[in-house]
Order: sequence, then C-alpha cells, then structure tokens
Amino acid sequence: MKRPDQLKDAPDQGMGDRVPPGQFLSNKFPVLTYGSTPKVDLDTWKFRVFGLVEQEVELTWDQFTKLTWTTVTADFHCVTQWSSLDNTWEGVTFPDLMALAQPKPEAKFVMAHCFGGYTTNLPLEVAMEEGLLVHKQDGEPLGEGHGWPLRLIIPSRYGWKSAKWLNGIELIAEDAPGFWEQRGYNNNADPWKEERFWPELTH
Ligand SMILES: Nc1nc2c(c(=O)[nH]1)N[C@H]1C(S)=C(S)[C@@H](COP(=O)(O)O)O[C@H]1N2
Ligand SMILES: [Mo]
Repeated sequence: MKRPDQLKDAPDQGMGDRVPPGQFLSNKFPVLTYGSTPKVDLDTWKFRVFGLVEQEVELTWDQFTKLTWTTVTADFHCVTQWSSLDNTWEGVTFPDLMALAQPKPEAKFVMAHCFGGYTTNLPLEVAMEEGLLVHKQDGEPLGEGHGWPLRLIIPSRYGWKSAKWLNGIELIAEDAPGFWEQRGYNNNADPWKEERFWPELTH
C-alpha cells in the first residue's frame, strides 16, 4: 500500500506504520560493513550455486547479466536502528536463479557466501519468496561499499541477511549460523518481532 507521497526524502508523514518498533527513519543509506570492502574485479568475477542442487552453476558476470532482471521496491531495516523506505532494487530473483540449479528436495536452507568471507543463513522458503540478487539500487549500480557488483536483498529481515559482495549460494539440508548469527545475532531476524539478538542475550 504505497502512496505517491511516500517518497524517500519526505520522511515520517504517516509512515509510522512502516517503521518497525525500535527503528528510526533515515533518508540516508549508510554503509554498514564488518571489516574492509573487498576488491572485486568483473573480469574474474564468478558466482556459484552449489551444495544440494541437481545442477551446479558457475556464472561469469557476462552470463549473470544475461539472466532475467526484475525490479522491486522495498524497505530496509538495519539492526543498528535505521530504516530506509522505498528503495528500488534491480536484479535477478532467487527463483530465477534456482531454476538454473534446481535444488534437491532435501535442500531446506541456504548459506549466502561473499567475497571477504562474510556469510548469512536463511530458510530456502524465505529466499524463494522474496530474495533478490541485486546489482542496482535506485537505478544506479551499487556503490562499492554497498556490495558492488552483487548483493542479496531480503526485505523482511534485518539488514545483515542482505549479504553484500555476494559470490555464491549454497543449498543445505540443516540450518547453520552465518557470520553474525554465530556472534549473537538472532537466527530469524524479523524486525517486526524485534528479533535482534540471541534470545538469551535479551533478558
Ligand atoms: N559481506 C557483507 N555483507 C553485509 C555486511 C557485511 O559486513 N559484510 N553487513 C550487513 C549489515 S549488518 C547491514 S545493515 C547491511 C548494510 O548494507 P549497506 O552497507 O549497503 O547499508 O549489509 C549487510 N551485509
Ligand atoms: Mo546491520
């Protein structure tokens, strides 16, 4: 239910219902990275879909750009409490990518892998429902600090599930924690339920 006046630079005009509890609206989209920005070269860039798949996939950047691209508008919520509404993301949907690899029936979770070693985990079902592998934000290629050339976007979860500098998707049968999920961040990460940290850390 987006009204035309709900623009990115006109914050908080009846948009409270779109800002989850404990979050503040931001006009900016700050860079939030643990560690340094990896150097990525499009000439040697490779993207892999592997693990529990019928067909392991390895794509060059050229091949990736020839897949079907989709544009999605979505809100983004970082656990450090900023939210940014109505971002436009352009890229390949998770189902379109999975159509190439064909997950095996026992594949129930995904692990996203990144240049630099960052990882994050998700149920395959969530990734299939809303996952987008993004190259453009608001019509422009991603900034280097924002995951250029490719990041994952999972709008319904806190930002750490939206892995930057994505270079692979692994299909797995059993859930396993990613980088922040091993370090105290909630496995499920729903901002509407304020699933910020491990339940035992919030008491
Ligand atoms: N590879 C990688 N991806 C990452 C992170 C990171 O440190 N490394 N930080 C995450 C966090 S906590 C957030 S909120 C978003 C921030 O994205 P942005 O820097 O584009 O705002 O990226 C997520 N993806
Ligand atoms: Mo974050």
